[in-house]
Amino acid sequence: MKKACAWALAALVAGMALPASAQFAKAEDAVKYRQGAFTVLAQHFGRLGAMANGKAPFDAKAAQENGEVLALVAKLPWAAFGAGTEGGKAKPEIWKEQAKFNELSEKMQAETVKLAAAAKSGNLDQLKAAFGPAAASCKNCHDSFRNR
Ligand code: ASC
Repeated sequence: MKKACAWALAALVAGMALPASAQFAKAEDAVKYRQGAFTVLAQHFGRLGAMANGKAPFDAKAAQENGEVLALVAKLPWAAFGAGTEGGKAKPEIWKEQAKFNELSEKMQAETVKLAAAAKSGNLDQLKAAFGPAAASCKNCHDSFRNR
């Protein structure tokens, strides 16, 4: 523990970001964290999808709120894919093809920001237009990096 603290302090002093895995006491905690984040993400994404696909009535206020939560939560899972946190539905390829994984995660975050902006517009057509590309950005990453 003392050693870890000294190391963390040294890293902070050096102006480095701590490796994401250092934020979690155990790999299992990182797996739970990212699964929790994706669970929350899927709920809010699903609520927007229901409106975009006409399965739920369009509610501008709810759309805005879901978009805000979505864009925030979309930032969270990635720090929980640090070295040594293999497990859950994550394919080992995540740790072998990190540039590709990062690119797809950034694409997804960018699409959720666009979706949140569309959800805030109060315009259902904008929500519909932004939903498809956002869903595709989820799927693209799942196809390469998530076990079924
Ligand atoms: C969802 C959800 C996903 C994505 C994906 C989009 O609502 O839980 O994983 O959308 O199915 O293709």
